[in-house]
Amino acid sequence: MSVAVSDEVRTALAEGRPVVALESTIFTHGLPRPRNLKVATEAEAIIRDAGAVPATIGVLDGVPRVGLAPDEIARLGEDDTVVKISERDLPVAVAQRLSGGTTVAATAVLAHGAGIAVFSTGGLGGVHRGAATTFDESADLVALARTPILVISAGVKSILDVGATLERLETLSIGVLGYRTTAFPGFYVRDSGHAISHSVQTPEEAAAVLRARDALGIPAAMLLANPVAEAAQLDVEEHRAVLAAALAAAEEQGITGNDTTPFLLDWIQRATDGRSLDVNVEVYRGNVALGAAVATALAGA
Ligand code: PSU
Ligand code: MN
Repeated sequence: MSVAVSDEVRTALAEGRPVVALESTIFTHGLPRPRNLKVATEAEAIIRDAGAVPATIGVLDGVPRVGLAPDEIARLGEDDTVVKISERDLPVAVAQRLSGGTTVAATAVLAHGAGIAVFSTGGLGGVHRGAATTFDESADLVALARTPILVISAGVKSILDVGATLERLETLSIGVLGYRTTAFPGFYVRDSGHAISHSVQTPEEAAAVLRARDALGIPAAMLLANPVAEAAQLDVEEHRAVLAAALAAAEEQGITGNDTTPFLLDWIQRATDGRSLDVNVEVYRGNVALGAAVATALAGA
């Protein structure tokens, strides 16, 4: 499979400069238009302003690209026919010349293959509620178990089964580091109610853990769990009530399978007058900024 790495990203990596990988499913399938492109463009700007190089990753006409150009990002973000590409979909996308947004799983694999060590995302996939009977668990977890990269996320969305996701991360030996916290973040809120064992206080401390992992030859990803800024989180009580109501509505309307996530996210967005979407964007900004700082700390070794 031929992967195209942009000249800018290739040169930065060769010179040991900081590079931060970004996924594309967030703007092909995760965020509504036209905000999706604004968010994707702003993420790259945040990384550049911090002195690092962004590498947005996606697939165009069957070519996996590491370091999409602005017009390529726009094409993916505006085209209705683009698909969602997880790791198992990559070979099909290449052979059949499809275009699409790459999930955390596919992005991590492509980023690591290109030599990128740090990857910022909004929401990591996880274990869905009801997975004990549906087996619905994101391929993100399994891909990260064998892809030694650092993923920065604000935990997983509360529509998932957060406790089960943490158990699976443990089983898969994916280290979880809280950034200045020992509470696993709840995406929309700073605390999911689940505790984690390890935390780091600075980007340099996160970089030190990564170096130790690599020196030990441990082949799994690590997750740097970065809570949304205090001022930006959803009101905790509102979050609890809206989530409960969304789950009850899905149950009552018989929503199942792949329809569940879009249904719940849409429900929560409407119930919060769009504020859940604002929080989603804030979460992403924070993770992108922290990614640039950790990549810089790593490059400064
Ligand atoms: N969570 C979000 N927004 C997203 C996703 C997850 O809050 O856009 C995307 C990410 O790309 C993630 C993917 O990797 O969904 C997981 O999908 P699945 O559960 O189908 O593996
Ligand atoms: Mn699934």
